[in-house]
Amino acid sequence: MLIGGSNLNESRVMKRPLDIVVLSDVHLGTIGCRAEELARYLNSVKPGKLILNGDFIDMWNFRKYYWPEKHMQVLKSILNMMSEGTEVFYLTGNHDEVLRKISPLVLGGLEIRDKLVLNLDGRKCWIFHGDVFDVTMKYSKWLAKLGAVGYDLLIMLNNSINMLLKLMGSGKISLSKRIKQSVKQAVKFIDDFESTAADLAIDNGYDFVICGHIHQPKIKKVHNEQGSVQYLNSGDWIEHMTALEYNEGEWNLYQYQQEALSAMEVHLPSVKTGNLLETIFAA
Ligand SMILES: [Mn+2]
Repeated sequence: MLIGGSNLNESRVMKRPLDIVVLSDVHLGTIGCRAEELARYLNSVKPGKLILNGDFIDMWNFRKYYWPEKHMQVLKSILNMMSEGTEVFYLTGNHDEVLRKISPLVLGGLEIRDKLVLNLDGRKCWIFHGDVFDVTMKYSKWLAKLGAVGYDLLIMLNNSINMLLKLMGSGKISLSKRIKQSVKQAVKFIDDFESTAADLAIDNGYDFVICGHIHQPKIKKVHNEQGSVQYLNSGDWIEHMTALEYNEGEWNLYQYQQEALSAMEVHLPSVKTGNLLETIFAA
């Protein structure tokens, strides 16, 4: 049977229903952010939960006069999702760490938190950005083990050491700087990050650990002497344009394909945002 309407309209209607979508390192508000592609992707899915796992809005590099329409479209897409019943979790990262002053905070359908633990069909899933490992990996591996005592302690430690570094005039530890040092060092850094996260998750009895931060999309099983865990990283929307999708009991890594979504309309009917976000970004 023929159903009326253009392809465009149909593509707007046919949203993929998913249980969970995890995004990280969008760096909204910076030139590198692939906002248009992200808005297209967001308009193509209908998740029960949307988890923004850190560095969503880049508050380190935020410039008063740089806020293109496409970046606003990303926010509108998310608000649109919320109005359709999607629960949104904004987890803090290092580029939006100012939010750690107010987290945890519930604003209607939006929760701001430093970490999230979910029960996925009886399996324990631990989600956090991962910048807390910057300091611990730099200084000593046993410090990272403090995470077994508490993730909040790691965040406090990370903050205090960054504050000390600032006082000593050496500035915060920069991830991108470290990644750019050399290919060999970058590979070691990524390995260290992934194994630190996985070891900690195994120690704490999690089945899944999901990070962002290092801009390296991945799904892999990690084993050590104590057990095993599935390590996942949602990548970024600067370079890889990836997301983690959970549906029917399984995690998949989504990779944005220009051809698949390029016909899609990005502009949405304007949504009542409660004006909160508008106010924040107009300031
Ligand atoms: Mn980060």
